[in-house]
Amino acid sequence: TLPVLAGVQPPVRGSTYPAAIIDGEARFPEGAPARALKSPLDGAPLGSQLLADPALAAEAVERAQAAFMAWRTVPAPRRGELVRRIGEAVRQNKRELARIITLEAGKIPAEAEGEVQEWIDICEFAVGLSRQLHGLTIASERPDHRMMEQWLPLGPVGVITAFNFPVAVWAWNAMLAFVCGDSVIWKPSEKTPLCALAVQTLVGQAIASMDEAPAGLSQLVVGLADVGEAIAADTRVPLVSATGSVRMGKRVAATVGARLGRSLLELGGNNAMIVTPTARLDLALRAIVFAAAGTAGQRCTTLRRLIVHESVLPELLPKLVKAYESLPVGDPRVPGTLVGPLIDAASFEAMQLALDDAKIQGGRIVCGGRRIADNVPAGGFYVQPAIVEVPGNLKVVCHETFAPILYVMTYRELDEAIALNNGVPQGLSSAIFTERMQEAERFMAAAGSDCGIANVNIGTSGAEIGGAFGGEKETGGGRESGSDSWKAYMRRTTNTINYGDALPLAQGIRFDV
Ligand code: UN1
Repeated sequence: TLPVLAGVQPPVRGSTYPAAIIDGEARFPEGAPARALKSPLDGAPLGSQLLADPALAAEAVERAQAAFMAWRTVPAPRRGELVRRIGEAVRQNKRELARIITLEAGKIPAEAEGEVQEWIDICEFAVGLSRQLHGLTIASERPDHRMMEQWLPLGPVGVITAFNFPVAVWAWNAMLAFVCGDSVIWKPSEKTPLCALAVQTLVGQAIASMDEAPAGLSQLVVGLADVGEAIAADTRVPLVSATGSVRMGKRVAATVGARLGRSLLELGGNNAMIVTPTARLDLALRAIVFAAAGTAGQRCTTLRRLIVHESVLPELLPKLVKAYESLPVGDPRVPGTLVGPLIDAASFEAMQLALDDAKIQGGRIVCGGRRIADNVPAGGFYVQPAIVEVPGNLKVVCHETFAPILYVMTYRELDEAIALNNGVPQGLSSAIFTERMQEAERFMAAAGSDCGIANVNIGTSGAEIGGAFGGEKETGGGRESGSDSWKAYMRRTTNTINYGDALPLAQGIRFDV
């Protein structure tokens, strides 16, 4: 079982973790199937996780709906006060939360703490936002009339998250939802339930500390696809925000769409960086290694394709290989480690399969790709990050393999590089390294990168929470986190008010009775 973590010990019975936390109460349904939890660090058993069924998910939705009815009338700045308290508790427990992320998702401590920091950041953003949920006042065409719009709470929000950001992605959604007056039903990845249980415990304490906050504001249901499907199908859930694979997103979108609900999707990425002849290679090199090999290639923003000007490749590639060969891959608990393990055996097999396919389709493995046996815990899947030279967007390159494989290709003209950047089904993140303003601007303009994120002289990953996060095409089109993403969590009403003594009709229509 988990080490005791100050303030965030998740509920547990013996070594069994609950299938849900509903209205703040841990639920251990009798006869529920269980899943054995293993740490990706070393395969060590972490206990047994009970799995919820669709009926338990429906109960969570019902309780979330009841909580919403009360929460929606609490003034938004008071809702912000709850999020302020949550943020304070997260600050106090940052290390402990990061340790659970390392244990369960395999992140190195610096990145695990960075993930918790994203939660703290979005808390602060949301607290400020709680006094800025404003609409417009619009000029009316009618005399003595005023037209305005308001943003009002939407309802219970379903949040489905992935293993690779077991805390931050839920936090982006939940912190905004809470200030917007919504309740949340969270279905975390079944691979990282302990993070979710710890987080939910901490949030439950903040909720309990505030009279106006109903216990049912934050519901947690741990389960498999049938639980996600139940939430997606539930008409009481006006918005389902889902992060994960394109396959999962298509299912969620179809189910939610069939009942004309709203979905907010943040799915696969296939992120590229263009390295131009004027690029500062010292900066580019560091950006590439962090973005491509960091988090063992398991971010949706991970750099997967490097599009290098043909004149630059002879200098860049050897430097990159050298950096890759000296990368400290291993147990994240060992100081100095920069790359931890893959999440599980299936992930390792998918990586091997992609490397085999790349070779068959005409790629050349430049370095890496093998499982590491020495100086790492035997039960973990530690791999040497791989670089593969390819002639272009091969079939395998068009597919997102959630592992550290960097495909490298060359270009001659910028238009060709932009076409390669855009020539995959996904559209999340992208970057260009150049000292030429014209190239940078072209990359960001209408005929440039088609992604939701287009960076200049930084990598594809590691976005700040202040911007809207998400992408186009198969990435799903949703925007989460900063900017005006909050609008997705509210309903807009348009109000026209007549303060005159007549009843003029719009469009000049006469209808005298
Ligand atoms: C994800 O991988 O699902 O931009 C989210 C980044 C992080 C979030 C990644 N801020 O890499």
